[in-house]
Amino acid sequence: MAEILEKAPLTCSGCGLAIATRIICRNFRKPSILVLSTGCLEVTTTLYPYSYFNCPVLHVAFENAAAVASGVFRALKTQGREKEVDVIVLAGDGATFDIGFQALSGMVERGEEVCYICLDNEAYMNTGIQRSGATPLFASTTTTPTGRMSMGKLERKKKISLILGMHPIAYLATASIAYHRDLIKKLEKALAKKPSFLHILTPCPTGWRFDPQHTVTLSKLAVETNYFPLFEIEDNKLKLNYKFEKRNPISDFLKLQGRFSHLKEEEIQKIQEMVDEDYIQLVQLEEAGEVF
Ligand SMILES: Cc1ncc(C[n+]2csc(CCOP(=O)(O)OP(=O)(O)O)c2C)c(N)n1
Ligand SMILES: [Mg+2]
Repeated sequence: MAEILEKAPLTCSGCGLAIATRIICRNFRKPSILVLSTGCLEVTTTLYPYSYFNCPVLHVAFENAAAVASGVFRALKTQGREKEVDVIVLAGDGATFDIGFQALSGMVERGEEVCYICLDNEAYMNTGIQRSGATPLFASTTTTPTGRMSMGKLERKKKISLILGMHPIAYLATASIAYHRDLIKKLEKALAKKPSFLHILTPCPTGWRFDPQHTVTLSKLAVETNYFPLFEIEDNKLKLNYKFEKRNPISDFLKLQGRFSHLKEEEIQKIQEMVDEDYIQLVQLEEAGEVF
């Protein structure tokens, strides 16, 4: 069921978030109600007369998409219509990792049957590339600028999917626009088993400073370097979907992006170690059999 009008959203060229949204909306399975937190997606899809969606859309504040979606689900339930309609949140990383996290945690903990999709471009892009809890170590942003005294962001990216995996969630997955079939399969599961969380990495040419032709290449490299491994948590078990006998070096992913162009061998090595450690943690969680 396609819930989009045949128009392009007003995003920058090569916008990963626009590609993800197109794939998602083309694969809705029932009438759907969308809840959008403010961010790049909302400002580029709702400007009259260039509306992008063909279904009811609620534009809410930055922080409360999960709370509003919970209310929409409860209202449908009161009417006995909760199985007829999917309630879906589309939100940025700032809205998800930071300002809306409290509402999202509560939504999952209460078991509200909502599918929450995070389109992660790793910064507050809509307001001018400020760092968020999703911005990776050493990335240059307007609030973590680089210079003689600064290497960019000094903190690591929050492990949002593992944090939510420690909640009583029915289905959770990481997904990539470069792994199109995998993304659609995961979306189907996320719509069937709720509360659910889908975490999609959406490269941003403007904020990451790369040539717009590389959006899908970077999405693919993120997975193949283990920077953004694809996994699912279902029935309290974690499963890695793709395991590479030999992962690509992280420099393949970093070197295409201006936000990392200040890095020297030492910092690249540090990121490589971090990526390898994080991957081992996922393998261990998979082997452990139970996530929490
Ligand atoms: C309470 C509040 N603080 C700040 C803002 C300003 N604001 C609007 S969108 C946005 C950034 C959104 O970032 P993200 O959720 O990552 O989405 P993106 O634009 O990157 O897709 C900010 C800071 C706001 N609308 N409300
Ligand atoms: Mg963002």
